[in-house]
Amino acid sequence: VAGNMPRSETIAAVATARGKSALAIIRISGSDAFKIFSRIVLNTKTFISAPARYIGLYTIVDSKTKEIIDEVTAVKYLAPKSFTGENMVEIICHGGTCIVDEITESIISAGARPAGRGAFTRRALENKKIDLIKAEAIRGMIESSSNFDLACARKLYNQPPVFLKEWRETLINILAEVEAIIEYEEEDENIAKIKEKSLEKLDKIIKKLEKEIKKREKIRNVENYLKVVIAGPANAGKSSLFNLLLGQNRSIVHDDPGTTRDLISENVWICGYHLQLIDSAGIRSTIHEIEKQGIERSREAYKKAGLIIWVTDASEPFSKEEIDEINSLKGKEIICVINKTDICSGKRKFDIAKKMDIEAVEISVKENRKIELVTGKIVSAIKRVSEEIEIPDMFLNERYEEKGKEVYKETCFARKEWGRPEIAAYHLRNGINRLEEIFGKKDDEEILDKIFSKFCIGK
Ligand SMILES: Nc1nc2c(ncn2[C@@H]2O[C@H](COP(=O)(O)OP(=O)(O)OP(=O)(O)O)[C@@H](O)[C@H]2O)c(=O)[nH]1
Ligand SMILES: [Mg+2]
Repeated sequence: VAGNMPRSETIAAVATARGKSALAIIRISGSDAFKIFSRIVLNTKTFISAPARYIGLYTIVDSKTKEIIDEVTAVKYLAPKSFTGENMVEIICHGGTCIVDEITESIISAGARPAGRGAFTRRALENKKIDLIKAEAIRGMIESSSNFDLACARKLYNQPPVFLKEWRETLINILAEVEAIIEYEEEDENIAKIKEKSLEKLDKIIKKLEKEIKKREKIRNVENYLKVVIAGPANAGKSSLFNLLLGQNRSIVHDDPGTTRDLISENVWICGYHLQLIDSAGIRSTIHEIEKQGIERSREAYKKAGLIIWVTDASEPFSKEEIDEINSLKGKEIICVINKTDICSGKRKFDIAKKMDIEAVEISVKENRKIELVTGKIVSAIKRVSEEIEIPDMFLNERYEEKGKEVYKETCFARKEWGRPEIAAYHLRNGINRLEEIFGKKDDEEILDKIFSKFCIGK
């Protein structure tokens, strides 16, 4: 086996999402990657003699029965010039779930071990092909749920976080100064000056951390806004609107009230925004146990929603229960959609909604009338919160935020204890440690395990 890497167990996993697709990619990495791949292809010689990074056409067989599974292309990567830094084979096969499973099983029975979460990236890290920051940035890009999240992950990937280094240096400087203060406790004029200057530096860092926390919170806020729940009384046309916005018959529509029970969620793009649209059970008093549970779930969903589309039937007056329910949602972004205006004017309800200080629109799903008013409201609600977004300098993912908040806490403690330099120093040291954990400098297995447990298989 060529390459100059130390021996490692060979792992394999599919790298693409499961489901029907034209193509899928399966990865093998480790010392025996080439040997194992050779065992499952008919044209072994072609593969053995293929140069690195050459894409060849191969017939994959079951490693035991030799029955043909699929015709694939595969790339051979010679260590250390691969993603993991080990010998690797990337197989591009047909995308069916069964095909992928059969090929993977064949690879496993030929001697590879199924890869755990993030195993490939972890090897890339161990072999110094990427650093922890890049590894996390890659995961962030894959998993980002909004454009803002993606912008954060990209920033992490593209530019080294200079701020972290700067902040660490500043904190270390402050600590050194505090230690000097401890050393020369007698009220020397110079020491008093240092004390004052040092505190100024600390204040600056605390302010910066505060700013970062706020920026991150706003991004999370937008993520919530991207959750749009369609709510309202039974039979108002919620599922009909849901299907229309989605462009497919996803939810069952029926004139029996109480049709929808489970929360039904789909991702949609509306005017450039990636939203999670959720259809929910209609609110009404019912003795039916399953429907009751559905209504409970609806209310849970309202709590997490950034925007609630309250659908109501133009031909029915507002009931007291409905008004109460709407009032209980005060403080949430809510729009009232008066539906079925093809059979009845929505004017009365429109006026009542206005009196309640709730924006309302009159539509008919049945006749596809004025639906753009609903999408318009969704977009303007999201725009309102998006406008305030700034991409943070340092809190570019959840872990950074979590650690950064700990640093913030420690620096605040240090500030509070400024008059007692021993205690201030203790907190500063803690703060520096938390900051260093962001880099994974401590080489702490536990930290690495925690990070990689969030990766997907095959990455
Ligand atoms: N006339 C008229 N009927 C509509 C309109 N929108 C929906 N409907 C009808 O209203 C009935 C209920 O529609 P759904 O979409 O199932 O209502 P829902 O609010 O999801 O009902 P639940 O899930 O039972 O709470 C169905 O018979 C729809 O065809 C509309 O704009 N005009
Ligand atoms: Mg429904």
